[in-house]
Amino acid sequence: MAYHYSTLACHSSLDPEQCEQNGGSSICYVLEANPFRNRIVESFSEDGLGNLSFNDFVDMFSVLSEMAPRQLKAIYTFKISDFNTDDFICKEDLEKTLTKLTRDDLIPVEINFVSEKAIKEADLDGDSKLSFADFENIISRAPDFLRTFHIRF
Ligand SMILES: [Ca+2]
Ligand SMILES: [Ca+2]
Repeated sequence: MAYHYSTLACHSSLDPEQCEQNGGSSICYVLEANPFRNRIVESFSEDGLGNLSFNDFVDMFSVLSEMAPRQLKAIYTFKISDFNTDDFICKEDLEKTLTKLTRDDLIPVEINFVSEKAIKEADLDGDSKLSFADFENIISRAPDFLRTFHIRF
């Protein structure tokens, strides 16, 4: 699956002045408070290992900014949730995502139940895992979903 990231990135303007004002410190703060910190950095690094080049960092900043287009945020939320990077969100991916999201507020049985239910409801093509199209289906039904990622979307 192609993310067409470069096409989308063209639509999100990264204002250099604003960048300077907010500085690296604000993005570091956002990341520090974020349970998905490692996944976010991994998702944006070209080598997938978390090593950010300058360009990766600029990409990350533009997606994390409040001005980023919804579609771009959705793509990266999908990518961040896809822990085993097979371009699908399976039940295990969702369980990991929920565990991080809820910061251990839910017991494993509850996580399991919620993941199963979410996949059942959003899985439009019935392959028991979520493609990006299925994932967008979740987001369109729950507009706050992106916000709950605490990525200050
Ligand atoms: Ca996956
Ligand atoms: Ca599916």
